[in-house]
Amino acid sequence: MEIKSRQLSELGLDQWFIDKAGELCQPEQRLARVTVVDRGWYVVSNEDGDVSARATGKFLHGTDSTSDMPCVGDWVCVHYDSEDSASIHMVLPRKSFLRRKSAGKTIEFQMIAANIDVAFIVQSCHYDFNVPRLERYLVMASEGQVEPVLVLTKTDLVSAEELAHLIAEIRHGGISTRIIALSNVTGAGLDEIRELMGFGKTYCLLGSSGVGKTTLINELTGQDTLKTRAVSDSGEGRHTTVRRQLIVLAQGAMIIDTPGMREIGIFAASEGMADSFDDILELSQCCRFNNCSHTNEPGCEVLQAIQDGKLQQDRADNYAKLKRESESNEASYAEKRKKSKGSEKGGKSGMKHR
Ligand SMILES: Nc1nc2c(ncn2[C@@H]2O[C@H](COP(=O)(O)OP(=O)(O)OP(=O)(O)O)[C@@H](O)[C@H]2O)c(=O)[nH]1
Ligand SMILES: [Mg+2]
Ligand SMILES: [Zn+2]
Repeated sequence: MEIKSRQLSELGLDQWFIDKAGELCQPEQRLARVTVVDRGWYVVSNEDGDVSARATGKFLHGTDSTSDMPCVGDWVCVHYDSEDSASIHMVLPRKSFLRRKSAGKTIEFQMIAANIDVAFIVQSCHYDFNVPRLERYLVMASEGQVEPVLVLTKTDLVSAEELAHLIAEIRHGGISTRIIALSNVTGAGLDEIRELMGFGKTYCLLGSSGVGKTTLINELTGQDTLKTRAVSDSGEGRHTTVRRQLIVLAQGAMIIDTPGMREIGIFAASEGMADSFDDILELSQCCRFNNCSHTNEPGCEVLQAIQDGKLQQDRADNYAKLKRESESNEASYAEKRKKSKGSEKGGKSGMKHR
């Protein structure tokens, strides 16, 4: 397989993926990056441009989880069926990812994006601001090996004092992640974002509907590349963006727009929890009981820290809540895997996850 890595480096290709492609792509296939995902169809891009693509039946048959499906940012082995269409035969392993638990009773991962260097976790200073939700996104990023940066938008709608207060609230909650205050209206903070973004690196926007993710991309591209829409008076967005899309910016960085999220389930996030709540985990090392739930046990260092005013009750509560959620998700996922393994014994029925 021929790889013109110089041009593909502009889409973020590096030696790690070149090696993987050498192992996993067939000679007649080529390496490309998934740049658009829109309900079952894709756009894949490489040094020759962008074409629409579908996953082959064989590939679909071989996947047993929705998270194995191609997602935006994936590197894939493709076959060009014609000048303007391609088929995806293989998804290369992911270096990093953003995923959440799908909404609904059954546990499925939903991949949001793959091979991301930095996640911009976007909240609006107006209406949307919510520290526990920030924490959830931080766990998600950490779990997927993605570096987080917080972006507070719509600073033009609040006073400088209000903004300082919101930032203090985040810091008070024990979050030390970099924060960029941004107004798409006045342009404040835009340069800080531009300067942060490096050549060949991939950034992903995460956050509720209506916080200004797409508007930010349009500011960065300097044109109305993507559609945005005014939010309702209640401040609630209406899901203007419906597809996940990777955009290459003039300075050579890439940014992925995603639809606003209603619910972000945390799943198998123990590792991510460790990063986001390292203060609590450190305290719990010293609890008298190994399996301390930090609710009523004697000799609990977490409760002691709350009493001493060293740890906020809110933060401890949120930690407990996320931990419970993560554990119950893991348990029901394990259960489900066990069941589906059992039914597979009777032969593969060609059932596909949707
Ligand atoms: N005042 C103010 N309005 C903004 C700012 N950024 C975006 N908006 C407005 O907020 C509305 C929603 O912006 P979008 O960019 O569509 O929001 P989004 O996060 O992409 O929303 P979804 O695509 O639904 O997830 C639009 O009317 C924007 O003009 C800002 O910094 N200040
Ligand atoms: Mg949008
Ligand atoms: Zn304890």
